[in-house]
Amino acid sequence: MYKTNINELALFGGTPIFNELLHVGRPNIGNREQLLARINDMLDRHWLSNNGPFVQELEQKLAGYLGVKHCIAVCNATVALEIAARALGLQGEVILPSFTFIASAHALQWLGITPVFCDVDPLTHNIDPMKVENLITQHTTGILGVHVWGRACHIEKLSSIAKKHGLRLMFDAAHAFGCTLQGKMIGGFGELEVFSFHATKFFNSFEGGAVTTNNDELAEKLRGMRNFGFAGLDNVIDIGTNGKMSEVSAAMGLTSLESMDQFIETNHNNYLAYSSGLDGISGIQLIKYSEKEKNNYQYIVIEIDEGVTGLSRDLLVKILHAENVRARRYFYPGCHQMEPYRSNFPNAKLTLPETENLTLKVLQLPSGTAVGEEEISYICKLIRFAIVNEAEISARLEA
Ligand code: T4K
Repeated sequence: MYKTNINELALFGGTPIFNELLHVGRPNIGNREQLLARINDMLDRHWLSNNGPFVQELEQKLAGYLGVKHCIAVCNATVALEIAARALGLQGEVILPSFTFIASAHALQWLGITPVFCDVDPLTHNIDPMKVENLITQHTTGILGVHVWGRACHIEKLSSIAKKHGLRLMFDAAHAFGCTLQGKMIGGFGELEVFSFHATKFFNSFEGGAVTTNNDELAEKLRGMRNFGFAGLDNVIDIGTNGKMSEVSAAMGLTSLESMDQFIETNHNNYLAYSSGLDGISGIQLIKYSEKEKNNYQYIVIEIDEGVTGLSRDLLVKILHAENVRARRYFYPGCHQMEPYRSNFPNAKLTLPETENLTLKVLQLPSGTAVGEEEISYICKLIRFAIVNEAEISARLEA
């Protein structure tokens, strides 16, 4: 139902446009029969984890798809980041953006490494290489770039800074599966890259992830660390953890891989539908993905310029949520505003003006296979309606 006056908004007691919640991260499910057949095979084999045949098949297929020498499947990207940081020998301080999911910072802090937050480029939302060098101290051992929304970091500049200062360089590619930079698949940059295959990612293995690298020695280390440090029966050669991917997750990963093109096509069509639905609304900008690259289009990200719309991002969220549109505010309020970083670095925000600004104006809208053109059209019309009627809505809220 389209809204014709503000009394019809669910915020003010009207009927929500959608009967069911529309999520940003509703999982894509591939071919159910294939998945169930795989699960049956797995049960018949009585092999459920520990480098089983599905995990090995997934690793091989992913390495081929990404064009990397090694792919190490893991239980989730957070543990993968921890294993990766340890395998690279990171310690002391590591520079990363604050505009990322908390897992990027926590993985470091969990290892006793101090995350040093760098501001982002407001255009790309990625770590600003121009601001990295100022943060390097005698304790810095590495840089952790994050390909936010699947758009690659400025890899060339980060690589040359890392080289110049003798730092290790790794990437959190949790958002960037299936994306390219200058035609080359993300997965082969830096010394290693980490993917997430969490349920909410367009390509999922329920929970899961992978570390990719072209370095043989590093790959061997990562494989060992994923499995308690074992290097053969009864032989532990290093500290390790349990980062193994289970067979049921790998079965889902293999099934997702078979439908991946279709998922990306749906995401792309949704992106185009949002693009035309939001076209011409001043103060609302949909972030752009380069047509020259491969993108997964998994995140529909808008920036709301309150100075132009009059409507704050947070009031828009309230209006959308009331209509059952579960828009998200990733990455509000920024890692530096969450504990323990908020207490550890009370002045961090002074050095992160672009991050602070972005966390207040960025919003993600529902997409994926659970959303289609019709829903998107309603969402865009609702956003337009909220902006046009902002003064009346605000007055009513203040009354
Ligand atoms: N690095 C970066 C840059 C990341 O973005 C992430 C994760 C990581 C590292 C770590 O990766 P993992 O260790 O998770 O592999 C979600 C995801 O849980 C998280 O994986 C993701 N990034 C982050 C951006 O989003 P939450 O706390 O917002 O999740 P949650 O439970 O609120 O779910 C999001 C939406 O999806 C909800 O509206 C409900 C819906 N949903 C969720 C699940 C799990 C479903 O409809 N079905 C489901 O099964 O973090």
